[in-house]
Amino acid sequence: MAAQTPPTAELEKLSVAGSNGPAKAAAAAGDESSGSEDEADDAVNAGAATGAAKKKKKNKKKKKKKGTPTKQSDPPRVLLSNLYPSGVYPKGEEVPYVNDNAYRTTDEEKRHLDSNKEDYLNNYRYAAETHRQVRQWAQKNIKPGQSLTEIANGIEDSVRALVGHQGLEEGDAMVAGMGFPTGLNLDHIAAHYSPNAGNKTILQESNVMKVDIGVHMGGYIVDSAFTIAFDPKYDNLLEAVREATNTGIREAGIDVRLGEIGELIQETMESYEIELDGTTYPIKAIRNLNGHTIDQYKIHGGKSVPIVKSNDMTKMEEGEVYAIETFGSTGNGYVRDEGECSHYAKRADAPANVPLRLTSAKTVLSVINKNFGTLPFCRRYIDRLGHDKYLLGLNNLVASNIVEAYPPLVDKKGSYTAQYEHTILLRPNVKEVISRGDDY
Ligand SMILES: [Co+2]
Repeated sequence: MAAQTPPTAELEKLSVAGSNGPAKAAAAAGDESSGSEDEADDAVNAGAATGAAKKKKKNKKKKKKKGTPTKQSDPPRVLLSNLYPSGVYPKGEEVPYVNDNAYRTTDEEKRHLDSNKEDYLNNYRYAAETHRQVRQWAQKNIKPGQSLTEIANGIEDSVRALVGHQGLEEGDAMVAGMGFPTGLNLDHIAAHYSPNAGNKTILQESNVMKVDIGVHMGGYIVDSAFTIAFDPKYDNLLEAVREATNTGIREAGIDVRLGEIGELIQETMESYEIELDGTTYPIKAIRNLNGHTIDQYKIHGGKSVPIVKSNDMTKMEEGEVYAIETFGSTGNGYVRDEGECSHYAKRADAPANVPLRLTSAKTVLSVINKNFGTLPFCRRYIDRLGHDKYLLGLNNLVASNIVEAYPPLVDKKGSYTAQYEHTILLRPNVKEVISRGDDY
């Protein structure tokens, strides 16, 4: 899910709020996780469990399941922990630190810091493996003629099955499930489009579709996106963006300045051009879209990774999680809000005890608190919980600054945009591209 560059005035406000933000966010995240950790652990069958406990769990599983599946089904419906009886999930791509940070690879203290976080890493890798299996199925099965609604449902039903949480009972969607609404963004729409109820859009052979999927386990969100095009004429656009994202991933590291990464991403992106029906277009990095840090249960953690040159001197830090995402465009290289909103999230800094006069606003807020917390959600996620006629209430929460609306972000009509995105962990001793797969 993309972070948008706020106007300058907004930026100043944010950096003031940010000064006491992280501690507060960490405390809040800690509170939330304590309730759900046990269940999340159960789902993961965490590797850190004692030998005895592990044995017991294994026996239980054997009795319950005759012929435990050893292979993912099509469509993906097999609980991932059944495919990994050891309870240990595959690592992402581990990239050694270089230059001033090369010592981290062997430094005992740094290695030790990491071994304390096995549960955290295992939860994160469960979410990442779910992401890979679901998206690779999606890449094979998405075809022109399908509706965006069936594509979104296919992806989301798969994610929920693999993490073992349908999210229909109170609190269940916060244990594990969708990390944010599935983005299905066509052509000039760059981000934050997901079908609402009744959407009749059909995917066409000529479309360029960005598929942005979020999977979370215990609030640890994997945010990763790719682009699908059926016509090979778009190949250069897709390659430019894939390579730009890989540049960002390669350059990311502890103490690296965010502004420098943006400049290198832009250089890679803009070294490409594309010919479409006889006209050559430069490929521009979309300058007001950014990568971002991710905190537990919070998709936008507070730091942004620009994808164009900037003088941002902020450094990346040990322990941070980043969504490295880049967007390329044949249009203006600049997006604006347009169209019906589907994406929303409760603000982490939402004012407490705002008197809400609308009954429907109170009802929706209670639904959000019980089912999503600060995780982004879309209207379909409220629909499937059995609620209707909540839009007035939801809009009221947006107007009251309790919920933030994320409307679709679009470039010039007639242009084409592409996106690639990975989630990376700046572990103390190694950089882990946790969502890396052999697809992208
Ligand atoms: Co993102």
